[in-house]
Amino acid sequence: MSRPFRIAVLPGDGIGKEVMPEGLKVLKTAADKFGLNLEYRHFEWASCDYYAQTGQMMPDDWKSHLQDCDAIYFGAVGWPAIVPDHTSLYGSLLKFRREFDQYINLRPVRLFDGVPCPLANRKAGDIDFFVVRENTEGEYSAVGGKMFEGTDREIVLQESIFTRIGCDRVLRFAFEMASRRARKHLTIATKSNGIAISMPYWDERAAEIGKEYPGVTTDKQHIDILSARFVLTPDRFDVVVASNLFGDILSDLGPACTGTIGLAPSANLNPDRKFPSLFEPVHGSAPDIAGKNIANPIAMIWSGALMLDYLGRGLTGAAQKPYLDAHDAIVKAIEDVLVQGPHTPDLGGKASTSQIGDALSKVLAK
Ligand code: GGG
Repeated sequence: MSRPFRIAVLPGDGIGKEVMPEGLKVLKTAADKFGLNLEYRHFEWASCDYYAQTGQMMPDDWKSHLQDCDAIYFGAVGWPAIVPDHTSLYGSLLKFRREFDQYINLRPVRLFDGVPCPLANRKAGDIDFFVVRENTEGEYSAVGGKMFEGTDREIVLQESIFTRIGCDRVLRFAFEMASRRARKHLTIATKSNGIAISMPYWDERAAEIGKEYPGVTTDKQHIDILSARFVLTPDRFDVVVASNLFGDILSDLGPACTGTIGLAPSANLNPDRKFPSLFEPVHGSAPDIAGKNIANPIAMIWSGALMLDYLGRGLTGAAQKPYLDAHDAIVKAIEDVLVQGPHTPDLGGKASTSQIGDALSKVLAK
């Protein structure tokens, strides 16, 4: 028998600690049903509680605990009452993304049956696309500084970083993905009219990489009108590729247009598989609802399904079918529970976080 897949489990902060047990509950049901071989390593760090005890988000040797894992299952980070948000994010999640070169952040946007859509006249199937977010550079940089602090001459400067390698690899991933989909269409988010150096460069690289994919149609849209079109005509999108910040914003906006951010999963991928990839809900720690057992755990559960799909596809060679089947079965159970209920309050229901995990497990186990 081959060795188990090793999964690092980091619930993090706030509702991360509430949705994680439901994700693990559903993974256990899937493992029992499909004979999956999963082994977990649990860590309480990458959290603001750990910071409160130690003055840092993670131990100095954090990498040694994670680098021989096959995947990282992550909840949410941030508790601004204890730690400033930029300190908690740069001290944990952004370290994982960078040090493990998880340069793709793949975020599905899908309208499900049974979920009230805030946009008029949309039904399930109308909205079903992916945001491919650059995940290691761009506007997320700590490069810059302050001068004349505390005076009226105060200057604050922060650089954006767009490298050729960084642009090309995310653009190529997005083109490749679009080329395998039925509609074969890629939307390139930009702002090259206002951001006059880095964004024209991003456009240039997109045009260059696009030459490798003559079968993929493209449109380039400035982020302002693109955001408006997410709301007005979300059915026109297939794959959308964006820089780090634009991708972050679009991948909250997209799920909001499909009813709730509480469903949206994400995969932070190191496609070369030299390092572990990380799977987490798009939502954050939500201090306003934390501790109430009302957070929707489906984003965490769907992220777990994406993790199984990733594990099942392996480094090379044949896919491991039970893992791919388990992914499909979890997504089907999500579809069923969204239609028949119960629902958490973000979807107009009264169910608790743990009741959704129980309901999904029950449907999955059938
Ligand atoms: N589970 C995702 C999470 O904790 N997100 C916190 C956050 O602020 N993330 C910003 C980002 O993804 O760049």
